[in-house]
Amino acid sequence: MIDPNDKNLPKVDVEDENVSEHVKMSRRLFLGGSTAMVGAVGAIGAVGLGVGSAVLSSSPAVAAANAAHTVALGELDEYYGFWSGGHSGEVRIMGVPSMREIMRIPVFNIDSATGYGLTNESKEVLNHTTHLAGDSHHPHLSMTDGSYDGKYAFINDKSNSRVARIRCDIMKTDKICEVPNVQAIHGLRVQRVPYTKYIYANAEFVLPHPNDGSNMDDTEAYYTLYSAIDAETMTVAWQVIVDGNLDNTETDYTGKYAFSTCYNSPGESLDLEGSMRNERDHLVIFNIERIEAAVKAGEFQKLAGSDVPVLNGRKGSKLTAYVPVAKSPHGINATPDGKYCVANGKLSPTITMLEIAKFDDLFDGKIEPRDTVVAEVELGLGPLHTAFDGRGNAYTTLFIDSQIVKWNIDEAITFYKENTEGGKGAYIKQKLDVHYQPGHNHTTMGETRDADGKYLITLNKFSKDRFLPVGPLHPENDQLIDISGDEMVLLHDGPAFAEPHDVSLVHRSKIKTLKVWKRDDPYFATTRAMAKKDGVTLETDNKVIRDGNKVRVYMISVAPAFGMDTFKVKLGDEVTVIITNLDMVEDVSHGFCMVNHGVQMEVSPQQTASITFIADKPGVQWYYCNWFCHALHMEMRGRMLVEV
Ligand code: RUQ
Ligand code: CUA
Repeated sequence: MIDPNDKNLPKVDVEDENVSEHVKMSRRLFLGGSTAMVGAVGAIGAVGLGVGSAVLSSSPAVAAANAAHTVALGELDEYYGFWSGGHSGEVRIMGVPSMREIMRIPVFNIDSATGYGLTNESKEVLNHTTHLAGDSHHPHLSMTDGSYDGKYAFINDKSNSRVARIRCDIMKTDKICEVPNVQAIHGLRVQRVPYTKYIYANAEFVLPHPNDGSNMDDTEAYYTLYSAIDAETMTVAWQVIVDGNLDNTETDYTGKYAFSTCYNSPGESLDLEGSMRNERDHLVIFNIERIEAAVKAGEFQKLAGSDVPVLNGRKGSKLTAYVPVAKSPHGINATPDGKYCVANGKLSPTITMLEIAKFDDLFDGKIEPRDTVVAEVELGLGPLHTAFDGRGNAYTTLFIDSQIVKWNIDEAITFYKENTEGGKGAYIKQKLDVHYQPGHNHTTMGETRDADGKYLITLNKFSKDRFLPVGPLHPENDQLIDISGDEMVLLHDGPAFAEPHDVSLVHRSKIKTLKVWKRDDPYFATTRAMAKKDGVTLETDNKVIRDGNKVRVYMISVAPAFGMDTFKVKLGDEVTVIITNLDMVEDVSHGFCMVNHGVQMEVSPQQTASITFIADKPGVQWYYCNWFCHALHMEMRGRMLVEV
């Protein structure tokens, strides 16, 4: 927290016309003079001008660190960053440390470049859902033995209660699971050990059950559920009823436990004040073995409208344990050595650290819930998420203080043991200003047992004065920090569009992508089956198949031409165009766009893609290739002749 009376802080004179408006109004200045807790719960507009550390210039140390981490032209990054796209609904792949955006993967959104949400193959992934919007939060990758196995990335959609899977070999979304019985899937993590059998998903909002309009006033009976999704089938394996609103979730390094932060621990409060009433909220621990045994033994119910086994995990259940932790806990993070997890108390200056090895005794009734707590660590205002370097240090984002605090785990435990009064101890190693209001942070390989402590990304919700102004809507600011030495050094500011909630940083050795599609890829299996029925060989044939008023147009493409430069249909036909790109050369992606029909898509080398539309305009309708593929790319086109 900035001390407003600190004489060393640069003074900003708000009357001085030479001081830019941006500096005067910076978020740091706002919060420097306001009471932070008020800021946390919404009164962020309270202006407390006067002092601050808004003037930030590059020091020689920063310049040197920057040079050491530059990725030279033509060189490749060491890490893949899987960025959530927030309410853009997508996932973005960034190179780290260069912070170059390399790819966007549409997940819950429509994407006109690739045709995701428009093609038949992607509509199958989307379950033909009517929701073409999403709010993606937490990208996490599948693991084997506690580290990434490069198979899948998963991400949740808070806005439509879904979880999606991305295949890392082709970097496309290949399955989406709609989670029943709940609203707003927020927290998401994967089982780490022995492998990712389950993806765990938190539903945030409490609901009456059945939610049929008959019982809306019975707020005491509202509850939410914790879901385990089978990572292969992407269907919900079981759900557990809990007390409170679920926020974030995390798993251990044995496969035995998963745990979730719960705010609003009374559970029945539907308003802001009520949900902040308790001095302590809780962490709910799920005993996976016991839950699986209960499912096997048939100790479950089913809720209206779904076949998923639903178990009772409310307070007093043998399937769960509730541990009181710091007020309104948000992020929950396990240390890479598997020993501890920390619950970040959003409305408390502390985080609560629990020893995971003690959970066995807790479930056996040998100890009390609070006996699992090994430290309450006071860090600063608004702790949200914590990341680790694998060398015994933790890095926590302080939302209100706009800082990353680096602290030593063992020293914090010792300090807590010896001084239960709390207070700031020597376990705090450094506080680094970030710009501004950090939410998630993530270290390279930091959520695996291979945490390597090289870089930390902090995803800051506000960028304010850091970039050229672009209107009332600002980008956010993703900052790159070098954590390899004793001191954290800020290396890079990266503007990001709404909203990178979270990121996973994966060493490049863990990811192997295909250069061209495999012809037998399951992504277009349904299309291949359709061609087979039509007696068409996708790799060779250019054919028009009529089936009543449905017309299927099969074409190959080889740069710079489609297999047909004209085909005929009748006005009102439902036309499906199926293109197979026979090019073998990496990077020669074609596209298909039917002008004035809202239809376009990507067809990469050796891929088959299809798209369906109504031929509702008579006469000549041009189609063209919309991915630049060849010197004669502009000439890659043809005519659909629509007869009346
Ligand atoms: S949450 S800023 Cu959606 Cu991950 Cu913490
Ligand atoms: Cu094919 Cu452009």
